[in-house]
Amino acid sequence: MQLIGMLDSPYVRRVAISLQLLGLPFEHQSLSVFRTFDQFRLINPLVKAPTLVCDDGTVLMDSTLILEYAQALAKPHRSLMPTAIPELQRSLRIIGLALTACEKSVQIVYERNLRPLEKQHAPWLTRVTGQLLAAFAALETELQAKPLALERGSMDQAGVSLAVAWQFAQQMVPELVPATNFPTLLAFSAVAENLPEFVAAPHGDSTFHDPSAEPAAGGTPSADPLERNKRNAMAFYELMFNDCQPAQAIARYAGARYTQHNPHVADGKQAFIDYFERMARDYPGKRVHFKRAVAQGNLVVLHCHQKWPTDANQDWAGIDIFAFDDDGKIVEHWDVLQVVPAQSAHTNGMF
Ligand SMILES: N[C@@H](CCC(=O)N[C@@H](CS)C(=O)NCC(=O)O)C(=O)O
Repeated sequence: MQLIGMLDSPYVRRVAISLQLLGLPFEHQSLSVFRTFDQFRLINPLVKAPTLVCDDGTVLMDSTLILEYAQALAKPHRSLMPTAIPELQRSLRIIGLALTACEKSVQIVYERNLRPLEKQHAPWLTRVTGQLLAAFAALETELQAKPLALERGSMDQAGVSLAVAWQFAQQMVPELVPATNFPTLLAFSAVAENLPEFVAAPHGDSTFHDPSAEPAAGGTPSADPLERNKRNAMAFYELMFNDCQPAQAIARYAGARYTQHNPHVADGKQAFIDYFERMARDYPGKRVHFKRAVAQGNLVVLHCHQKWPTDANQDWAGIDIFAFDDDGKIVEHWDVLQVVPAQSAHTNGMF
């Protein structure tokens, strides 16, 4: 089956993560409901993300309905929904709160991005922001009262929906939802986002990358520290560079220290955060694309194509090397960078 839609949609993302947790293989097409409207319309004339094209060609939409179908396919082997009534009731409440948080975040993003500034309706934004904060306040209370399962293998639909809703709000409307006001949600998200199924479907415009498609020699991907370190290096880079969240990236992926060898960035964690917050302000739209990831010992080497659309030199080829501690946290960084020249002595490209 094929999942259509971008992972910057919390609805697409909850489906992508859930399908993995349910053990259902799928292909992903990262089509935008806006930028690739016409292409999307050829698959689903309603242009709703997520869309699921089933193996027999039937087109489903709406994340909750798609997940109901997925649950039925996975039965009786796996399920993300409890069967006992009290647990089911709690899960449904948390999912409802999380989906409302998604809906309110999306409404704010649409109001801000799609409606001309002079037509934006402040009372509507105030109302929706209040609803958004009420949803996260209720989720914080729920989790403080009773934690949700977080370990790999026990994460359920309530956990997936909550973590996805939180991440979406933190990416899209962070100034409206101050993370420090919701410490339990923040802590939950930090662990959830590090699970392989979340890392394989990161918020943003990348395409879901099936980690099980490239098993590490001699071991399962999840059990292998080399694979874990590669995933963490890319997730760290993606979060700090593409998603412009260096503080979150350091909080989530750095170890006790962050020793820097790039001569333009001062040593340590705070200097890194300061530098990349400045880069985020000065170079909107910058993105990194990973071409290769190689791991050996405690090191990961990423071969990267950096794009800086507002810089005189827009394309850079880079090699980043990260050193990891035993827990899979980054403790040291080296890099070499080269502008991709306009002329080349061959036609192979730099990647
Ligand atoms: N309730 C739906 C909401 C899906 C939704 O609104 N998706 C957005 C993308 S985040 C979309 O398709 N927007 C385009 C549109 O509604 O025209 C679900 O759970 O899937």
